[in-house]
Amino acid sequence: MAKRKLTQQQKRRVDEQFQKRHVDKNSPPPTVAKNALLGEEQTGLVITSFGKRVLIESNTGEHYRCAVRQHLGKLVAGDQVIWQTDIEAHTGIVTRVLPRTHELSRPGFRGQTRMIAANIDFIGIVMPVLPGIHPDMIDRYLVAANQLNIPAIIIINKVDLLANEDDWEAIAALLEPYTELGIELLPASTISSAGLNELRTFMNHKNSVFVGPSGAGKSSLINALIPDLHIRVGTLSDATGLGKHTTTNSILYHLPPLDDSKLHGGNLIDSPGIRQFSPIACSLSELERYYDDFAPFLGHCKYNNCTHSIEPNCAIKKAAEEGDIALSRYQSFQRLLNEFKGESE
Ligand SMILES: Nc1nc2c(ncn2[C@@H]2O[C@H](COP(=O)(O)OP(=O)(O)OP(=O)(O)O)[C@@H](O)[C@H]2O)c(=O)[nH]1
Ligand SMILES: [Mg+2]
Ligand SMILES: [Zn+2]
Repeated sequence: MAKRKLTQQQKRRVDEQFQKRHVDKNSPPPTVAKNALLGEEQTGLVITSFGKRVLIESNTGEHYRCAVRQHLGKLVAGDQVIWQTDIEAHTGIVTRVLPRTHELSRPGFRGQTRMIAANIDFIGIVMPVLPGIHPDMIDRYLVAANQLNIPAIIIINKVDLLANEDDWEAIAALLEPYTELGIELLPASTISSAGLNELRTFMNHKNSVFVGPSGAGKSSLINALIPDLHIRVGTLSDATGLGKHTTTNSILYHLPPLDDSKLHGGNLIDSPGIRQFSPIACSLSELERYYDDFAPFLGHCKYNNCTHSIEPNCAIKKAAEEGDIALSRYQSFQRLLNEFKGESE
């Protein structure tokens, strides 16, 4: 088949079609016949992946549905791969995954790992003002960002729903521990467009991922950031105001350039909302280092393997009691520590 370069808009349409078809478990996987005529090996970018089916973007910007060689592990949006086209069928086969720089993942069932995004260098934690912001979840994503040693910002979405300045003050007070840590807080709204320009600047030329609870507005924000994009967004439950898990697997989109250049302005991965995020389990000494606000107090406890819970003369607990460490941060640390302990038993 003759190679054809798709326009941005056509590419988006392919993405939409792909989302509709590809995330449907019942759709037939792309097949590559044993005697298929394969093109030369080339590098490609995983746009989305569902089990052993992936959508690959070639270096010239065309999209191909591909099968994945059996021995390869699970692929995820953002992966760089080596693949070959099945010349006659306009499908392809992925033969190798290139080493990942950063992979955001979480524990899955039976000791497996669930991949969220690969090769990212920026995390946008999206939290909606309604039904509410969960500092515990923010802390978990910040631990993951620290594990990967990449920056994160907190996007407070749906600020159009705030009735007045006092509502924002209450949220700002809740989020004070993060501003003190120097983490950027960005009020945003897809209705009023608040924060969108700042977001564009933050993410320019980066490989970002949006994470957060279902219904936070991750897909809506991406629709607002990228013209002509129509990702499916969900309705909210009348009873709880929570989302209904509309996005079911991670999908990579290209951001438009901020200047006149023909290159795109970075990649942004939309991820499925989850009820509770857990970082990959780590040791006590690692976890306490991922809580940046604990740093001035570490090393001052009576015992050097102090878990900062029941031990006497604990500097971290004292700091939490005296308000030098936010109680919510101290508590989320304890919850994570217990969770990790439970996993290793
Ligand atoms: N008022 C208001 N509603 C918004 C805003 N952004 C998104 N919504 C609504 O929030 C609901 C959920 O939005 P989605 O974009 O599907 O949320 P999501 O985070 O992608 O959810 P999942 O895909 O389930 O993880 C939709 O009904 C949106 O219209 C906003 O800024 N203000
Ligand atoms: Mg979504
Ligand atoms: Zn201690």
